[in-house]
Amino acid sequence: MPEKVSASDIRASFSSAMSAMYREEVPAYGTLMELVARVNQQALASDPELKSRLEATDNLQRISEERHGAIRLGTAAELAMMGRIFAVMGMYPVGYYDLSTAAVPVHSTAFRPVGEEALKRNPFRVFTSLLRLDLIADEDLRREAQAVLAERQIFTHGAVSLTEKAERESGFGKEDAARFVSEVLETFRWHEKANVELSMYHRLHDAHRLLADVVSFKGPHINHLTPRTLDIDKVQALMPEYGIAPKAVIEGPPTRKCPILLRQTSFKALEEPVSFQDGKGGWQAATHTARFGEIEQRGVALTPNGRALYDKLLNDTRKIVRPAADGSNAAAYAAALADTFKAFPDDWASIRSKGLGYFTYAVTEKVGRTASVDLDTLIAEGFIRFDPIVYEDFLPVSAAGIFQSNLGDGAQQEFEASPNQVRFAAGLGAQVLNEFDHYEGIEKASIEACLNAIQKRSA
Ligand code: OOG
Ligand code: NI
Repeated sequence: MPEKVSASDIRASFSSAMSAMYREEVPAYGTLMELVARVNQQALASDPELKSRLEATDNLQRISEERHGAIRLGTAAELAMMGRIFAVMGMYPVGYYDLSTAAVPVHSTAFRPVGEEALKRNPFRVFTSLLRLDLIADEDLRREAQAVLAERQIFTHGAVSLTEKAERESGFGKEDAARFVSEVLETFRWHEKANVELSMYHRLHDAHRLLADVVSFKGPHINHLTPRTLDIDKVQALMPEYGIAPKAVIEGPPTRKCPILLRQTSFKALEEPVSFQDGKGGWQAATHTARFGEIEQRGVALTPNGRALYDKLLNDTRKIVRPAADGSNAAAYAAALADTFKAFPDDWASIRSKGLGYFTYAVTEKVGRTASVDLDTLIAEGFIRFDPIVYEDFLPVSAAGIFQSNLGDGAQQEFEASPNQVRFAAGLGAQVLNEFDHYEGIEKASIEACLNAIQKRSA
């Protein structure tokens, strides 16, 4: 039997194939990658402590390779098949995001690797949204959209049959893995020719821009890829110098000594030429804006208590200043955010001792014996160190801000908040995993391993 390729290896090669494709499709993404690489190098050179922490936790290497992407699917069947494809690459649905509250008719999950080892090998994730036609008021349009979506086939035959083979045989060899990557890539490709007539596109667009983006095309083109930066403020400031116009404010927490959760910013979607069917067998030229670029800086994963504090402080800030889409109050928003977040401790020891964040623990190089068996005492004595666990997920308020900035800042529709996780899971054919359980598991395992090692040494 030929040797099987690991799911993580397939994911890593898919992530790099996707990056190469998007670089070709959207050249500004390539420019952003260069800018991020430069800023990351500078950040590491000027902060040796950060560098050695990343090295010690085996996290340095993954950063330049790290990115997430996003797609928007049209039907439950598409979501279910996408889930099976991602599973072949070791990516599982984590978290449920309801975006109806933010006037975007989708609900979402993030397909990503789970478990420390898989994340270290390659943390590639895809924020995956499913259109909610039930939130579209116009019943005729809803039915027509449904009919268009029912007709399309977003996966190649090869992608489907290779997924079935991987499921049957629990993975596959090198050749099949390479074929799988190139077949699956087709689903994410941009199509210059639309699936509908221009008049239909306009009706969809008038109902909601997102509806037009999902229904008008042959497939769920990847709409952005996001590299990870170590200094998002610097990248944001340098973007104009590189000919890229950033969105008005950075989403998420403010600048801090100890980064928490996730900070994100993006550049506006590009206006791209698209040919629409003219109803007479020909084509008609117009444009569509969907694809954009984004960067993010990741910090420590927060416990439910830490997350509650984050949500409260973000809410408090937005009661004082709500960031305007045109950037006119960006400075006031940044000031209010910084001020409100003074209530969130900004040193690792306090974040840990107050139970706000998740950490991994490791035995230090300190030699000698100790009678202690208590974690806090062992830390105080210098036998055990702790390092923040990186937040691997997304934030609903930030995601809403990203959606809105790339869908256009114009008139916003109001929807009733109507999360429907049950329906999402039914479409997917599986429950989404709970992100907190996952971080807690990693933390617990590392504590146990440390205490065992110390005990053995002292025995
Ligand atoms: C997804 C927007 C959300 C993020 O990083 O929060 C997102 C989309 O526009 O499809 O990617
Ligand atoms: Ni994103």
